[in-house]
Amino acid sequence: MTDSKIAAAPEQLNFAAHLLELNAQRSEKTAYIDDAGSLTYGDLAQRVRRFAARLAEQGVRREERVFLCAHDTSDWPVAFLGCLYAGVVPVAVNTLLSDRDYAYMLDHSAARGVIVSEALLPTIQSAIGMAATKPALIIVSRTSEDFPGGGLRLDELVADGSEMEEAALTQRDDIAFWLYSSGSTGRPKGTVHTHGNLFATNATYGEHVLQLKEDDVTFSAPKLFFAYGLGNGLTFPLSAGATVVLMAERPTPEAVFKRWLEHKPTVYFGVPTLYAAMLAGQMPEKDAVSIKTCLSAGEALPKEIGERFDAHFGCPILDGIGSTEMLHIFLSNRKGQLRYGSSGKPVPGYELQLLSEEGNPVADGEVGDLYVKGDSSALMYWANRDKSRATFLGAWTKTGDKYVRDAEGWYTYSGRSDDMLKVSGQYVSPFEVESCLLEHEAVLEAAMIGIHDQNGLVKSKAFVVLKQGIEGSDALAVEIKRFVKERLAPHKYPRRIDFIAELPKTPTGKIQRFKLRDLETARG
Ligand code: 3UK
Repeated sequence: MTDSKIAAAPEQLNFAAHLLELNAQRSEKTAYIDDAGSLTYGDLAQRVRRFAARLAEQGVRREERVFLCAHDTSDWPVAFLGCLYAGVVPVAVNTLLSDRDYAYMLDHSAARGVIVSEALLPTIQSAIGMAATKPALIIVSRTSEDFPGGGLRLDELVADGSEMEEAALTQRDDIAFWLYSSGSTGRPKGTVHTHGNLFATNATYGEHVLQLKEDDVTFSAPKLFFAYGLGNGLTFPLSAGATVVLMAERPTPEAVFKRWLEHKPTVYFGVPTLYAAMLAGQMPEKDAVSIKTCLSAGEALPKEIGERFDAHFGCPILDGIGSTEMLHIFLSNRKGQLRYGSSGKPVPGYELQLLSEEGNPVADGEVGDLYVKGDSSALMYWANRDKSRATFLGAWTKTGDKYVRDAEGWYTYSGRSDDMLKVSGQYVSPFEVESCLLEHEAVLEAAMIGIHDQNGLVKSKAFVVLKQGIEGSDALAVEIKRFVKERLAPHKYPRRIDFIAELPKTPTGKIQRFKLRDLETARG
């Protein structure tokens, strides 16, 4: 890193041990508040060291992978940091996926063990049934009293017993953990991150944009298994000695406002779709809450939403773009340097480039492909050389996003370069949804695009050609949506379905999605 204001990670770094050391004098302070109670920094340190010791006793060795599929409770950071402390590599996954998705990831990561919430255990058992990899160790989190068994209980493992005194002697560039990221085609990609990458997100975005203080209370709607949620609910608050509110349930406006009123967070992390829903819901009065800073990422925040929210709460929403590959936000608005409708300016510590398709820098005001350089970039996609080489280009990482920069250096988002959609801040691959639509007995062909709703947010819409003799109807559209919801993660189903006689295609038979988009624009 060239920027002298940015702290460099020490060469020898175990990020879990680093966080425990930073907070060694805060043992009485609350680190986590979840739906069941709270955990002090002292408890957290003890449980992390015990969890690390139990992993070692169970024969899980350094660099082996352990699947982490769990709801947001304080068990999640205990498990995640316990793995890092022992040099074991947690593979943190989205809790909403199907058994088929997990079976692929278990095999792809060759997971040695699984840490899973009790409610998700049946899905994981079904996945293990399908997979060739049979993890030897199953640890169940937040187990009910009448839990019939089927694995070790995380609460019992960390309740007492010896602690691992010395953390694994990892280097800054050692592999720390993986996150899976979706692509427009093909399987999810195992994005490999290091101990130093966690440190780098805090040294850049954490210290220069977020600037948390010890007395801050953070609350993130996106869960810990997302790169965004991991920074929000672990890396940044634990680096500052702050307190984190965790919530296991689905983030609805009601659930979010309930936490705002109950636990009085000062910093809130959301995604645009949820801000829009919050504005449309029962908003508490400004004086009833303690929110001072709001952050947004995952998809572009429409100008109007930021302005209306700011007007009500007197609190800015700082929009910034990050990615699973860069681990957190690298281009962002800041307090006192905020323009709604823009993604802001480069976060200190990151360099950006906008290039034409030929690879030349584009002039201000012109659209280019965004590339980013910084110390938090992933090492690779595990066992996927082609996609790794196409994304991690030496020091530069290709974001897959189109941007325009103006003469004053403000960046404005202008869409993805591939066909991927971002709906509610989460990736949706049109290809995956279309393949699922084709499995429905009434469907002959299908194409999915993104459309803008009245708030300027992207929603998915599918154009469906029915088989001969089948009539389109509202009931059939509802039935097809249900069909997709049952098979894919719930955020992936098309929000709208239109039946049409045929899809626009090139002479070689490729679907022309841009013509469908034009059709939508023409209709208004
Ligand atoms: C899009 C945005 C416009 C963009 C993420 C904060 O979203 C995160 O990671 P993902 O891997 O997706 C990355 C892609 O999402 N995007 C994200 N933020 C914005 N587009 N404005 C934004 N503010 O296409 C990007 O390439 O799911 C967000 C921190 C960590 C993250 N991983």
